[in-house]
Amino acid sequence: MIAFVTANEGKFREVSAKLLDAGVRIVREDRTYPEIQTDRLEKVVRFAATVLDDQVRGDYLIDDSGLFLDALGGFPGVYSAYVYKRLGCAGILTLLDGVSDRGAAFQTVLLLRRGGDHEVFHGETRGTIADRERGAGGFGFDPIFVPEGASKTFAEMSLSEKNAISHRARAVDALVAHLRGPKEP
Ligand code: ITT
Repeated sequence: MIAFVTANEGKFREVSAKLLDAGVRIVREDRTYPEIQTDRLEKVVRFAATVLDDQVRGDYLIDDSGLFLDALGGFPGVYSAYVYKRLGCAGILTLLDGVSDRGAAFQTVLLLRRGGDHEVFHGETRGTIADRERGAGGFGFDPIFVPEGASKTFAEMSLSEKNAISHRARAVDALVAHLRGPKEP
C-alpha cells in the first residue's frame, strides 16, 4: 500500500480516483513537509523526500504542483502555494489585469519512494487564465484556469473530466506506466 503524503484533500481525491481506475489503492497521510525555495518543482520534491524518508515507513508518494504564468516569466510557479494563500485566484486576476498574454501552464511533479528508491514523474497542461472566476468544483486555482481545447475552467468540470486532461493526471499516467513495468515485447 502506498501512502500519499499531502495536506491537500483535492489532490488526494484526484490521484486516488485515477489510481483506483488503474487498480492501485493508496491511503492519505495528512502531514506537511518542508518545501525549499528553488526554481524547479522537482528539486522541491527531491529535498522533501530526504526529510520524509526518516519519518514515513513504507512506500509513499508526494506531489508538488504549480501554476506558471507566461506573462510573468513563470511566476508564481514553485511559489504557488504561498501566492494562493496570500492572494488567491483574485490576486492572479489582478496581476493579469490589462495583460493580453494570458497563457499559462499547470505542472505537477510526483515523487514515489518505493523500496528505498526515489522516482519522479512529470505532468503538464497548458491553458489560459480566464477573465473571471468560474465554477465551484476542484480546488486552488481551478476557477481561473481554462485548459487548452476546452471552454470550461477546471472548476466547472467534474472530477473525471479534469482527470482526463490535467497535469496531475498526466503525472499519474507516467507513474502507473512505471508501476506496470516495461511492456512485454
Ligand atoms: P501539499 O501538502 O501536497 O504540499 P499544497 O496545497 O501545499 O499541498 P502545492 O505546494 O503543490 O500543494 O500547491 C501549490 C498551490 O497550487 C496550492 O495553493 C494549490 O492549491 C495549487 N494547486 C495545485 N494543484 C492544483 C490544481 O490541480 N488545480 C488548482 N490549483 C492547484
